[in-house]
Amino acid sequence: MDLSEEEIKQYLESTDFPSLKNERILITAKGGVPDKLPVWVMRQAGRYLTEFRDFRKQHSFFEICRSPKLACEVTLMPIRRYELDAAIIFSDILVVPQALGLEVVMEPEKGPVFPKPLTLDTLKDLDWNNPVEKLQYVGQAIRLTRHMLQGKVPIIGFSAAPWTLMVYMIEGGGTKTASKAKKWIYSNPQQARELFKRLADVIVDYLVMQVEWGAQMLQLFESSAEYLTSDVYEDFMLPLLKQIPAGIRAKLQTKNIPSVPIVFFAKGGRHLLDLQLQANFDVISLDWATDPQDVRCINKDIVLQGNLDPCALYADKETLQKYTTKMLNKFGYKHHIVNLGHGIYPDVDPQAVEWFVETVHAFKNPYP
Ligand code: 1CP
Repeated sequence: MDLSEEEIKQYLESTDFPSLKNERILITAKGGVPDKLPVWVMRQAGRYLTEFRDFRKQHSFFEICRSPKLACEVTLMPIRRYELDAAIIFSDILVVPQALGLEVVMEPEKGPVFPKPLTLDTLKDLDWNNPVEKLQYVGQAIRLTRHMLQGKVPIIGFSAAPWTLMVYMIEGGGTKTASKAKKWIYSNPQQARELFKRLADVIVDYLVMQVEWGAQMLQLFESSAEYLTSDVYEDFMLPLLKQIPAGIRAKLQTKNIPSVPIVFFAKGGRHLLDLQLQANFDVISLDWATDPQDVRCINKDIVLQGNLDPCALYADKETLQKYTTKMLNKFGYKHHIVNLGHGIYPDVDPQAVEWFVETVHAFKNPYP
């Protein structure tokens, strides 16, 4: 992509977006029936792509995130390779803690690490002074990418949910138990509640900002759902979880911006299905351990996303097709956005994604 600084500036100022040629995912998210099932892949612009690994040799992770031009280039990588039905902006959930003043470094192999994780003593040092202003680069990347997609597919914006952000901030990186973050909830509930509330407010403004710049769908990641009991989740998170989609929709309305579908993905959230459904998201994304019937028996009309086991992409073509088709049949075509049940692994053969997408698009509506 050869764009001059002047051209980028012009694109960033323009909301005259190319018209959308593939609306499958938006039609499905709004409850309609598309011509073919829409499919995208969590972490589709990631390390399993050779072109991404080459790109990362020249640019650091957060350098890519902060440059609309670089983030756009990476976002388009999987779109150039595959017939995916959506792009997701290249960024990370941890740009939000960065905007609150916490340092995050991306360590090769290990992933994100906070050199100084949040403690009760440093809680007061978080910088709540307009963090969304510091994240405008994400919005700019979305706008530039929406122009560069030329209407091929919609662009998805995202954030993590409050609990998942808190886990990373307190644990300082990935965790097996989240016990430090859970300790706050049980032993310092007031501080935990206060932090959740402030994070939820930032998340609403952050996601509204992404739509203002051009995001056509949003996904809220609750990647650490497995660690909380349903009682604690209901007590601490449910009110906020309701507030997030409601807050986004209300703010968009006051700004006269049409609403966009909002997806909620709780990894390890099978024990929280009732609560997830109460929060009034447009789409509930299921991890690979959750059966669509478990949700459909509570709400038969909810739009679902998911949920092939990401490890199925290690299989040969025939086996992958078999498991993909089994999964598609379980969802039953109606109200289904196809995805993996979690992010794609870095050592997957890129060829497998092509087989997965082909199989989904070849799947015929059994109830036309
Ligand atoms: O293509 C896409 O899907 C868009 C880009 C994207 C998204 C949506 C990245 C790029 N990260 C994310 C979200 C994200 N980041 C989540 C939520 C989804 C999930 O549950 O997986 C989480 C938990 C993170 C945190 C994170 N960032 C991890 C996991 C660490 C752990 O042990 O829990 C890792 C490894 C990263 C780094 C990262 N983010 C994205 C990429 C491509 C990478 C690889 C880093 C590299 O290039 O070195």
